[in-house]
Amino acid sequence: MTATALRHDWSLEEIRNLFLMPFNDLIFKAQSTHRNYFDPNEVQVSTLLSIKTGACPEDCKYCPQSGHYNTGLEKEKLLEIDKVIAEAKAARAKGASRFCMGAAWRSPSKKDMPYVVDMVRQVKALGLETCMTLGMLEEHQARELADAGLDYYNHNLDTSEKYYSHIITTRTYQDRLDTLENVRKAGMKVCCGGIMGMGEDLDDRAGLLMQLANLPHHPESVPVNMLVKVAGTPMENVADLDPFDFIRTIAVARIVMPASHVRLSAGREDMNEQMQSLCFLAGANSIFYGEKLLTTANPEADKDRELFRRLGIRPEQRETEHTEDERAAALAEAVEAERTRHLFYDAARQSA
Ligand code: SAM
Ligand code: DTB
Ligand code: SF4
Repeated sequence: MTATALRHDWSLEEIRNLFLMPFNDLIFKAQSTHRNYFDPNEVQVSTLLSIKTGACPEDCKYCPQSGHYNTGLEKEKLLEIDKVIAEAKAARAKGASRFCMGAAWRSPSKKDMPYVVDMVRQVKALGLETCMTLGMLEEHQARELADAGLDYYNHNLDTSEKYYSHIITTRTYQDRLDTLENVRKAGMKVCCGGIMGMGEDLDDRAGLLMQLANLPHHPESVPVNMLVKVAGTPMENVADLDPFDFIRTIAVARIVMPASHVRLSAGREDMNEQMQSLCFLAGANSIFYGEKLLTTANPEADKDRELFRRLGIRPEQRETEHTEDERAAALAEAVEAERTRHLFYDAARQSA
């Protein structure tokens, strides 16, 4: 089977079987797929800013910002636009191509909408790609944000449908899928992924990737977060995930959504450089850059610059905008190239 086609009909068994491949075979397949769509030495760089911190009404068990848990986080009101613009300028100066703004909301209120719409306009005017994550959106809210020029909307499914109720009870999986549909309908690009290491099993990781890959359009951006265990959340003592299982998740995401940017997202502070480089080899091609995610630590910018230098990685300038049809056309060529590579690979295995 050629794994590079943009498919939307993955079965759980097929994805489970990818996870169960020998590690070297899986990484080889993921890296081969990656090279059909992307420059293997380019990584997209986004910077994240929390525009409204803490006291969230939702009960996401992983989240330091949920008002249901006492994590000692100082809550803040919606940031003033001038502050946001100053941060966006600083991110641009450090080389970020996208500025992502996150709010600890269940969904944006009617009162807050004009502020965030204005924020999008002003950040966009700086020449940055814009992304927001504000919780659930109704159709008209998605349209307003799209009209203001918002490029991406981040809304994660977080885990499989089967494991979801163990993680969040204040909104349903279907609520999340509805928001993703509203974002798509409004013409924005979708950023959607999940968190690994929340006590889920292999089928939950496979189930999440199946949901994402079987959406009518693959999310353009797929953040794969490693749980950041925050004291005070119900997940603070959950068992560590085997790092190889995390890398496998990146590899399988790359194979089932070959044309999407796969983001090595939260959790890099707890990964050594060798692990991060294996994630890049497995097909991760986006990171958050800057010493803070929303409320928790991320590696220092200097450290990331040095890692890029040592690995010969360049920050991607700006994501090229291709429709699925254009990507499918590029695929015809790529599939043939991979078929040849697989013939060679299979022959080499048989003669070994
Ligand atoms: N409130 C909005 C929402 O949940 O859609 C937007 C902000 S929320 C913090 C964005 C995402 O951050 C979550 O969907 C989750 O995947 C990720 N996240 C939150 N806490 C995390 C943690 N401790 N470790 C890893 N990822 C986390
Ligand atoms: C995503 O998937 N990860 C980012 C972004 N989307 C908004 C957030 C990670 C948050 C990690 C915990 C924190 O810093 O509060
Ligand atoms: Fe609120 Fe988002 Fe955190 Fe859930 S993940 S508690 S919705 S800020």
